[in-house]
Amino acid sequence: MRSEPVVVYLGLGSNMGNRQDNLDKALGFLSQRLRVEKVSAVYDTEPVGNINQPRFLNLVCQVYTRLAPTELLTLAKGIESKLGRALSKSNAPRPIDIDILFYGDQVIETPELIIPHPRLAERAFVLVPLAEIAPDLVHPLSDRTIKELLQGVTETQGVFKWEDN
Ligand code: PH2
Ligand code: MG
Ligand code: MG
Repeated sequence: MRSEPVVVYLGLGSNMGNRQDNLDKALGFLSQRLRVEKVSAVYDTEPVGNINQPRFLNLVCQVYTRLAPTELLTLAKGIESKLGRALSKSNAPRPIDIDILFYGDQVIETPELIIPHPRLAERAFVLVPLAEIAPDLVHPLSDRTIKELLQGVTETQGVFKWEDN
């Protein structure tokens, strides 16, 4: 536990079951343990990586927390398993995936946890919603803002605002 809250950005994704409901429940569980300050719109997105799986709903949120990075990771994993995520395959469809995108401006590299999230700069399903709530946030490794990183991503066609929420 730290004494001052840190600004953290989380990425949430669901491509199994009632996707909107899974996102809502995950935000509900998060709110019980930390302050959810901003939530982006929900986006319906094409799967990246393993393309033979259902489309995702994605959002990002800004939270304030005193939890240390590893405590936050434990919280995220606990919520994932409460919402029925099996531990096994990392690229299988999942009711909910909660990724720590940024933890203040800290750079962390341990076997369990890499922050900032190593693939966020290529991922339109992260950058599009993040640009909504934090366009001027600076990536501590590249020194680029989210707005700038998004300009560098050409493949944003698969990311649509989800109106049904
Ligand atoms: N998450 C992944 C892999 N691919 N694609 C989309 N559209 N959205 C995701 O959240 C996502 C993905 C690994 O966690
Ligand atoms: Mg992920
Ligand atoms: Mg994950």
